Amino acid sequence: MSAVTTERKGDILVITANNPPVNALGFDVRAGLEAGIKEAQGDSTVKAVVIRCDGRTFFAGADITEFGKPLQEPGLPTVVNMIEACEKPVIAAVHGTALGGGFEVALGCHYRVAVPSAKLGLPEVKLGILPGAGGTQRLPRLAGVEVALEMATKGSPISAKQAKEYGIVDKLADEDSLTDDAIAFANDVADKRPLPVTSQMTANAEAGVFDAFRKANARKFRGFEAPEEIIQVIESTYDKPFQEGAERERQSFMKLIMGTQSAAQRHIFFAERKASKIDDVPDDIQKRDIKRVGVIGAGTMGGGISMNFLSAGIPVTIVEMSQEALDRGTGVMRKNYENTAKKGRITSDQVEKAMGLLTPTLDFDALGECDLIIEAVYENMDVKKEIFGRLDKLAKSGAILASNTSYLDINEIAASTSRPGDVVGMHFFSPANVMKLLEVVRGDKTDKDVLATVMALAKKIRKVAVVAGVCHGFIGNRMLMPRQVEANKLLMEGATPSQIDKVHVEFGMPMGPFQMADLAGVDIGWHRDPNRIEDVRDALCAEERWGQKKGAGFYDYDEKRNPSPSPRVMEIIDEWRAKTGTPQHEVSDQEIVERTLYPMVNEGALILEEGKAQRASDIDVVWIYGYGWPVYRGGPMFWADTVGLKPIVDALEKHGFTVSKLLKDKAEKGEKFN
Ligand code: TC6
Repeated sequence: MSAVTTERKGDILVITANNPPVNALGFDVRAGLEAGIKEAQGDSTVKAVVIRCDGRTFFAGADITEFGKPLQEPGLPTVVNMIEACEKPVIAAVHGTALGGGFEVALGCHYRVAVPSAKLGLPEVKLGILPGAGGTQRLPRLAGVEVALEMATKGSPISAKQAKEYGIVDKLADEDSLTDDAIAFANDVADKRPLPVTSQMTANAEAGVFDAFRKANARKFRGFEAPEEIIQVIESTYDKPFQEGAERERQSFMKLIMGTQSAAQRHIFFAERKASKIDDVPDDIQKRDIKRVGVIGAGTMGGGISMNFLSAGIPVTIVEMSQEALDRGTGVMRKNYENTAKKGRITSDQVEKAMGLLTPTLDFDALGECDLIIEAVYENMDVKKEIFGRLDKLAKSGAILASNTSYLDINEIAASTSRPGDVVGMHFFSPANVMKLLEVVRGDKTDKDVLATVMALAKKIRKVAVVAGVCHGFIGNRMLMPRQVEANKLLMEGATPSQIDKVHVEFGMPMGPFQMADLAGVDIGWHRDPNRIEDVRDALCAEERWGQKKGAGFYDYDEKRNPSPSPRVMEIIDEWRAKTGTPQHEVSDQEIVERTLYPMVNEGALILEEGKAQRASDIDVVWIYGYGWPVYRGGPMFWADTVGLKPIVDALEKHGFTVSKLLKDKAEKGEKFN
């Protein structure tokens, strides 16, 4: 069946696209739209046109798989211009998501009718590009410069109702009768002239709006090329003739799409989707039914984990050892929900609904009715084994038994039960109700349907799940270790915490290794003996410099937790430099990159070599969603490709690292990871 068909409904020509799964605007669709408009133009009995889509959504954008390939005419700008130039009114009938090029098609139409559940947006910025089919020109004219700046630089879609308020949507249709409503609308406006042609409207901007917008969003846009390019395009063209603006838009589009940032962001778009696929587990495998989740531990992790399920409408039984801990934990959860409600992101009804699905209890046996039980107690193998032994006796048959451990051996935990096939790791990242990453740790004996169930559930609770094999620290934390070790060595050799952190922040990370240590707690994993001082960290801990929570760590903090370099920490570092006789040298920023970031690539290569990650792109997804690696660098493995594997291997060898065989082989053959 062809991607676009036409059908007459009285005086109206209905053009219908059908290009599953998301009606991306690939060549066939564009050509079909062009033919449809020509048909309407050439037939004097057609009074108006409706453009609609079959399936779950209106056009979700350009076909991203075509990017980077030679363009087959008609390009999208041509098609949108042609729609707008049609002498008969063209009405977009929008359901699902009208995104990117799909939204631009709608903007090219003379009118837009949408169902209330529809979403409209310009997510191109999330792919490192800008709307390239007139979006930067038509949206400011239709909805104003401020709305256009907000939508085009942030990429978040808006609801149809909001779009109606902005004047983007002309009419809200009934959820069940969009096509009929759009046809009725088309009949109503069939003879109305002049046609509302968006590109001919005028856009106005208040003085200073662009700079104020830049200033308000400076933090959010840090490091990204596309948002500033979008601001510049709108700023320099909103009051110019459409054609001039469209040309400027095209130049910027071409510049961005050829750039590394866009390649990185498109890589992550597909990597995220690929991550949910497990090579040896068929998509259609029968999954287990998860009606109730049990969580052991109501601390920060357990509470955060529970909130994910509650927010998705799945009841949770949460178990603690004491009433006090249970009350504290549930209190924190409620407070978190209430804070979100205060910010207007959820309603107070939703707070009550979520909390109403929670059953707090001290009775461990209550877990017997749960279909998935997640243990979130502190990191101690003996404690975990004891808990899984108990779960083995009381959990119902077929229940999935998961551990939230961030380092420990899932196989050993599984061996403490008589049902290792049901055991899996579910490693959430803190704060667990916010961070998008979930590492799903596959034990040697984990059943395939258990994995498939957990991956599907992850999507339901809006996490991005990546499968990791059993090894110390799995994918993410394992790669963090060489970074920390080298950062500590660099301190001893002459660098300062601020210099090392600055290099990481300038690279695009949310914080550097020492800022991270201060946030997480310098005392995590410390032996707690103030008299046993074997390195800088022990010395800091002995002085209760445990990080932000104590107002002092590698940095000093004021009451608002603003850091400043600490003279005392430099004294301690100097003491240890002298005590260990470490030779000093001037550490350059490049050396910090080579010694803290290249070893992460090396560790990633080892993880692949050992089969602990399925694919390099999964490692990239872990670092983007779990640790804030800058998405415009595409994750550590993609970044390594852009640096070149050969220079990385050379630098690692120069600094005395043992280089992974896989990394070396690839470098020698001139291959890439992605
Ligand atoms: C643009 O428009 C630029 C215009 C300038 C022109 C000059 N192309 O996400 P899902 C695939 S830029 C190709 O799992 P959902 C996806 O890979 C574009 N393929 O579904 C997946 O394939 P798989 C601006 C696409 O229901 C399948 O469809 N638009 C595209 O959770 C299902 O996807 C965007 O950035 C595409 N555009 O979410 C929107 N989109 O099954 C990007 C999806 O083989 N898309 N696929 O793995 C989305 O945000 C979401 O897909 C969604 C549906 C909200 C539309």
